[in-house]
Amino acid sequence: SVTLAPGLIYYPDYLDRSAQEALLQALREITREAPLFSPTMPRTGRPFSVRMTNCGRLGWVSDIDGYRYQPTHPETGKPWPDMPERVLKAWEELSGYPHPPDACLVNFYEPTARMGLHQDKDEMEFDAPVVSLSLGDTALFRYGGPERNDPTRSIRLRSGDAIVFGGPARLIYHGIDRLMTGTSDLLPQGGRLNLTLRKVEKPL
Ligand code: MD3
Ligand code: FE
Repeated sequence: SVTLAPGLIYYPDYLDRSAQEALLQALREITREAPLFSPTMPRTGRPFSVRMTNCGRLGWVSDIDGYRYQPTHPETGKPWPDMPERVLKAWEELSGYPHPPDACLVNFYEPTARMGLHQDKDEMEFDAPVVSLSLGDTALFRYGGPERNDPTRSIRLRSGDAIVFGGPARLIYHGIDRLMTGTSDLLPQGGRLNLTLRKVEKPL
């Protein structure tokens, strides 16, 4: 692993090819139960270019009313599917946090999708890190510091990479500038999947 900044640890090739294929198959089952939806921006209702779904007890959603975590899919009203065992194992290996995650947000990027610079602060437990797993095409990932104006650096996140943001890195600004199309043959149609594992609520 490589420490990129205090609290920011990068694990290149964390998942081997067979683990990536198994996780992709698990995600296909998850999107059958909980289809990808297009979240919209609070107030404006403008859609994100990234489509999303979730697994685990809670899922992140965004609509005209705001951002929040909720126990059901915004379109089907059904509970989110369970997290795959491999995802729970990744949290145990990488998070250093003594409780299981509440939420796993699944982001799907088509070749032109991007995600603007933002902080993740809809959770109530900032003592837990966020663990990210990437599948499919390489993404140009940008991260800065805790203030929007802090200088930024970029790294490429490749299929199978994991990256952990904890401690002083938990509230940094970050985003996805673009995909590098044709860099992976894991997804037959191209694109990228990113899973973020999160502890949302304070443990009892
Ligand atoms: C740094 N996802 O879902 S993963 C997100 O690739 C999100 O889909 C991006 O930003 C993606 O909120 C980036 C890396 C990541 C995830 C969560 C973080 C970096 C983070 C939370 C805090 C700080
Ligand atoms: Fe984020």
